[in-house]
Amino acid sequence: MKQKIAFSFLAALGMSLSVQAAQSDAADGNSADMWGQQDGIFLGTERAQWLKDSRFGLFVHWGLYSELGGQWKDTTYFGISEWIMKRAEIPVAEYRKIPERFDPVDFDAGDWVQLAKDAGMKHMKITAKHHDGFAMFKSATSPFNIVDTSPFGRDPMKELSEACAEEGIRLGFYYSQSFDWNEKDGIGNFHDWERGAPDRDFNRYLANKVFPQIRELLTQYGPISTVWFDTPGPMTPEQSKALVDLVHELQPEGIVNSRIGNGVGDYETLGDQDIPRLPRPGVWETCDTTNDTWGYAYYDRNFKSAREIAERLVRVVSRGGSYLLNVGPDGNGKIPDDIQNILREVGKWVHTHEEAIHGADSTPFGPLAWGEVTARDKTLFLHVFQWPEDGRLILPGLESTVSQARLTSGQWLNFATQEEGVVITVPKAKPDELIPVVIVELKDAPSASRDQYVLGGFKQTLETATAELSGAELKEVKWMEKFGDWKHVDSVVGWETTDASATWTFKVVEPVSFYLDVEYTAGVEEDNSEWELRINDETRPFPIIDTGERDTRAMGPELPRYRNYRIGIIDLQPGTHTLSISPSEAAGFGARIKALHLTPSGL
Ligand code: H79
Repeated sequence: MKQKIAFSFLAALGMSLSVQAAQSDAADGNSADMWGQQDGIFLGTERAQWLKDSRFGLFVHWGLYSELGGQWKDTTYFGISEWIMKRAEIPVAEYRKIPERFDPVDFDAGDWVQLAKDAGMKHMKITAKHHDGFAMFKSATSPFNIVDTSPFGRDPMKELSEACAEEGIRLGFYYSQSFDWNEKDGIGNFHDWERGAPDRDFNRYLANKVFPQIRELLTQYGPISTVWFDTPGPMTPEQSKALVDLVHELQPEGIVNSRIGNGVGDYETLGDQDIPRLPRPGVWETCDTTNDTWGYAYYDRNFKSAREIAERLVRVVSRGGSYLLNVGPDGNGKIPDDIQNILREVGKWVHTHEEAIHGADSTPFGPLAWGEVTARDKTLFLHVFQWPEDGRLILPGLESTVSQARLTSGQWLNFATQEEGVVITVPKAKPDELIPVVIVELKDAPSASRDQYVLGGFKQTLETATAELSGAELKEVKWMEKFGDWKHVDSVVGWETTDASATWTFKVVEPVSFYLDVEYTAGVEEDNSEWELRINDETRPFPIIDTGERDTRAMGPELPRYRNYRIGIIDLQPGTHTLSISPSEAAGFGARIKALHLTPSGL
């Protein structure tokens, strides 16, 4: 809503104000406006439906910033490396010299495409132009492109388009349509660190660079599946629509993501690294990093493990989305070995479970204790993140009838319908695969209760997304760890009165005993405030303790510090339960609650 008002207001007042809007968006960081997100759901156009059959894709950030690798003049800049021109405030004249030493001789389009295939991916999207304005393709529109300025002299987009066509991988281009730090009429530089430019004419920038380059990209490289726009900034609804129309005109099957802005586009890209907790309708995608940057940074080897990547992929698919996972090749055109090995490990698992990923549907269940479910026709795939030590895998709330169950190895499993649900007997030893999968065939279409079940023996979380709130609200708390490295945590905030509460309702199928922790962040003002936990009719007070969060910080507006406070053991009998927390005094109203965690107490 905020965005719609802002845009009609700015459209009436003209471009100079909208430029200010873009800059103030940038100042408050990761706002929904930044991503061009809208309230409501993107159902996805007809031409975007293929993304559902292509649930895992490779994102590649590669450009001049890869040559710098997070370092400029002996200073290391921690954070997202593709922003180094802004971060180090590199003058345009100096930045334009980088191509002279950009000679990525290790680049091999065939190797990259093979890696995507080995990883079990079906599409690839690569930065044709990022915010720095440098075209990674031969462009007649702007001489600031790889072919005309670097000793390399080759067109990597051309080579990739050929390799993708050969291997049946859909190719898409990332194109930053509003930031351009090398153009006087682009957003983000000439009125920032490179001063003294005349008035900006954003329309002229679109007309002279963006539209012609999109035309080049969509007419010279064969079929292009996607144009992935980013950070719409001052784009007006008319401008966004005109770009979408151009893409559809030149590539009738090509799709545009929602970051074109103003609620147009064919499908939705969520905020960077945002995985929703519950199934989400429409055609959407989560873009994620393999480490803490998109572009290559020489120091960043904080790669997610194969297991973590596979789990994140499964989470996205179980909620109905596609997972776009980024790698940052270095200035020589090489994808770091660590991440190649990790991706190939993930790929072994994906290739074994193609049916459970590509073209699979979201889970019919509510939050499950041991993992996530994906579905396809009459088959359920149980992705078991926590293997049950007692050999009993409970499928609570299933309304369909099971006809058979088996492991990936083909081993048949016994199952029985009991009071607690369908109980599948699995070997006590965890099968040797990245994420064990139990395949369940049903006699009818999948149908299950969306209720949350708490099962004994597993670590479980009661998330804010599933809480009922009264006198408090759900908010996405965001902050930057390193520059541009956003973290976001859904939290219950804005506690209004001592009657305010967050309540979780869930079912228990056999007696259970857990340690209960509350995960939260609070400052000195909330320190030692009294809160209350209600377990059905029993009440227990507990204190909220200052976690050391800070309101201001050089790097962004604040630094929340989430931690766990262990309230203690709770014992629950079979039945429906409510757990509720509530501030007992006004001093606690500023605390932000992320979740309740249940850990088997092992009594
Ligand atoms: O391409 C990757 C990022 O470079 C791009 N999107 C992903 C896929 C992106 N562009 N902008 N943002 C992400 C939002 C970034 C905001 C910030 Fe900043 C950049 C925070 C710190 C640096 C802008 C400048 C806002 C505050 C200062």
